[in-house]
Amino acid sequence: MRRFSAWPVLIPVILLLIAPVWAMRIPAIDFDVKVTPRAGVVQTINIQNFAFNPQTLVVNLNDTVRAINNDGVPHTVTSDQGLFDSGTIRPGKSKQAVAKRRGTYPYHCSIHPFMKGTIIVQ
Ligand SMILES: [Cu+2]
Repeated sequence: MRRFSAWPVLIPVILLLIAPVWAMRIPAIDFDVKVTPRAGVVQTINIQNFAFNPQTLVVNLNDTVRAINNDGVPHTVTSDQGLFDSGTIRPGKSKQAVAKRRGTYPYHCSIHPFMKGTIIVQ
């Protein structure tokens, strides 16, 4: 008689439990994209006079978020919750990201923490 094995049941249960944790590893706003996104609208955050404009940016899932630094000093777009980070955006430069998860994401500039903004992905 074969012994009953719990693994055929346990393995799917374990996969179901780790799936949400695995999904959280994908950045909500992904600055690591290397390719030009095929779909989605480009939405711009203009960084000027030590402020993010618009302060609240509403985008759709898979839209591209482009942060343009029009100041004379470097800035960053850094998630308050540690979910994304543009790294340093030098004066006159821009960085792009793709909105990959719905939610409300407050961010700041890591160099000038008083600079604050929010990206809403709907
Ligand atoms: Cu800054």
